[in-house]
Amino acid sequence: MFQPDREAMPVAQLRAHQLASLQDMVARQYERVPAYQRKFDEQGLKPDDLKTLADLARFPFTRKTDLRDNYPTGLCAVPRSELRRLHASSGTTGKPTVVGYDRNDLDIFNEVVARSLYASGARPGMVFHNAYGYGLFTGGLGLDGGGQRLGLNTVPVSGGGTDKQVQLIQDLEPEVISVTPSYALVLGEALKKAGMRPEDISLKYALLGAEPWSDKTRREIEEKLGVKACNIYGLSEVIGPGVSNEDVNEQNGSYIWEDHFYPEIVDPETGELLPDGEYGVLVLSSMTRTAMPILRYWTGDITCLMPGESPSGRTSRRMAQIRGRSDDLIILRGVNVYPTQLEAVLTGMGQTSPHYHVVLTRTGLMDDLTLQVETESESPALQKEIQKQIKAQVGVSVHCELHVPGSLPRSEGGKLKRVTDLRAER
Ligand code: DLL
Repeated sequence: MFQPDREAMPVAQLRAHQLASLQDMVARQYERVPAYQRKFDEQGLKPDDLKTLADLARFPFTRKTDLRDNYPTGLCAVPRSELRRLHASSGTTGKPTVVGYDRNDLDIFNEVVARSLYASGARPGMVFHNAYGYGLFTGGLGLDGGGQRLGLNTVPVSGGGTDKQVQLIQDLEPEVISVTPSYALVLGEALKKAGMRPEDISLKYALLGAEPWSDKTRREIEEKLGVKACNIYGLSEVIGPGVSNEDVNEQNGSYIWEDHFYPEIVDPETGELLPDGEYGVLVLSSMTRTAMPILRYWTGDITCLMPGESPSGRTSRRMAQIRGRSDDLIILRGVNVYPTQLEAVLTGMGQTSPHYHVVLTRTGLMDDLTLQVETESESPALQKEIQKQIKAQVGVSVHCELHVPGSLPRSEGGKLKRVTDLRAER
């Protein structure tokens, strides 16, 4: 489902559509959602103050705490009777955040996921193994709805149950899979154990997302599963999966479906807008949603908008792979480190498996990072080499621990927690 009238709209027309949609959204928010009205009033803003796209920067951010403060559905702009689905994401503490969808929102959700599947290589009639969790998490039902919209034969496997996944892949011969990258690696190992070589596996295209992953991990998954793998990005507060997706012929930046989601990149400290090409926090507005439109949502995800023409003819801007979340940032003796940077060094060295885990501890005032890595060899030379490469490429001294293959935590079907922080426990 390539929609040239939407995906390749002339830029001037796209910007006009975005301005009109944003104006319509803030008017609805002001009129129907007391929490937004209060925020606008506090800043002396009226919906009419949004006269150009540049004016958007004057409007307040929405943060996760706003969803919590208005739990469960206080940010909804339609009567409860019009809601058709609720999703929720479980935070690490306290109440989950709840997101409401009406018929229009579910329609948008299906459309952007169908576009994402198509951009990743899926075509009507293909068998689609959907290994994202079904339930309150937006991954399972989100990919399912898009699969139906595109005309795929969807197998709703959900996450976990690795043996069952392997059997279904062998028996139903899907061409398309959607799964977290960490669980894709687990499936790759399990298929190998079951005696399948990559060329025997029917899969051709994979949509990977819901957690940060590197290009090196992409190559590893592509080799293990015999697929072309594309990034799919999204978050529940904005819609779910399908905010942006790579093109299978490029695999170079994810096209943001800008007719529905307006992106900004801001400085994590000051909230000021940053130019294209500079890394900062991604802020998204879901302009066309009706049940729970969200204004300038602070995703916490660190990325940049990629400058330059798009080779595919699409006019939407592309975002680079997410480096991490601003809350995953480890500040180690003053140096900013994201786990994905460590992953890139490890996978680049080629002698270790892509399974790793980070443990943070504190001795006195000093923070220490232990990088646990799986490797066939227990050679002290390799351990030293990893430490040396990380110092050279990331700029921090870490302690590396070598572990035997299969011993570090694996994804059990969903997102994998990469960092154990023991600093507060001392
Ligand atoms: O993870 C939606 C999703 C499902 C996306 C399936 C892709 C595939 P949440 O549970 O609300 O929604 O988590 C959203 O996950 O803010 C990012 O930190 C992270 N995330 C999502 N996609 C990617 C990605 C879903 N492609 C949070 N790369 C987001 C890096 C991602 N991080």
